[in-house]
Amino acid sequence: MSDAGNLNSEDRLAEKAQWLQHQANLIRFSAMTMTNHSGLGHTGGDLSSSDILATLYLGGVLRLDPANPAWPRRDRFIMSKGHCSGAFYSTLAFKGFFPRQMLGTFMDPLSKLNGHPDRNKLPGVEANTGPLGHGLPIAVGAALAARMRNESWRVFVLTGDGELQEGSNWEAAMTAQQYGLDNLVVIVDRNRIQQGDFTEKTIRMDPLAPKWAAFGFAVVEIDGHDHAALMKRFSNLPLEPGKPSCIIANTIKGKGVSFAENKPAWHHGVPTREQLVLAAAELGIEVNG
Ligand SMILES: Cc1ncc(C[n+]2csc(CCOP(=O)(O)OP(=O)(O)O)c2C)c(N)n1
Ligand SMILES: [Mg+2]
Repeated sequence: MSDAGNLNSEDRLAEKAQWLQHQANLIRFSAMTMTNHSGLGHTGGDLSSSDILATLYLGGVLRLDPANPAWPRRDRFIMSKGHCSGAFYSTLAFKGFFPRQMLGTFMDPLSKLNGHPDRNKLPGVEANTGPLGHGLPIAVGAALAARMRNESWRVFVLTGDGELQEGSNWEAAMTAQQYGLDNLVVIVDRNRIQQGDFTEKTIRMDPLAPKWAAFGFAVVEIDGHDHAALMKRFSNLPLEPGKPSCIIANTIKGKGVSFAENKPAWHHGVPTREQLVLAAAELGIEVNG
């Protein structure tokens, strides 16, 4: 083991990326366990977005204080793909917003962990999402509010790629451009699968980067499973002063669990107990069979 004091910044980043990879896998396994518990959930999109969520929250990108969730100067993160609540709730609990034991109540009667996140029930949830196409409009309003008050907090929003078929996103994008909201960061989980099928077989999204550019965003594409690349990119925002940022994170739906990878059926597939054991082995997580 090398002495942390002797590490150069690239070595430090590599070590952090390795740690984040393990955290992301813990989020994956937690989300799958929750889905197994409730018999409902969205495994594929939980797994594609876990690396992004781990980097944002556990990598320290977002300026937040879990002990003071209403801290006025916090960065706002909006989980527009609110159906992937298993990964989102797990991330919030790992960050310390609420006790991890609460994850075991996912979708139970009277649980605060509904299928879709509710800001009135859980600390750390900024917006009620789940109906697709609402997160970006809310995020644009929040970013505009920060701008009008001359405050420096930023707004991050994670959308699905199928979700971008909702026209409300593009209305919001035009507004973000109009106001030059460079405190807004849209991250697209580009896993190429929506509900039922591949996006390109349903309503084609390509060419996606030029679409965002045409709507006035500074755009980059990135490997959404590469923690070092994600850390570097998230640490250098906005992408361009005066423009909202769009980061297209190329991902694999079901990432990390071979039987779920790139399979439309795993959009809302529910793992059996046996499949959980297989997943744990692939994710490098020890369980008692
Ligand atoms: C307005 C609306 N219509 C339909 C649904 C049902 N629904 C839940 S997830 C989903 C597909 C989302 O696909 P995508 O945005 O690509 O998400 P991901 O692949 O990241 O899971 C649909 C149609 C919904 N939640 N909201
Ligand atoms: Mg998708």
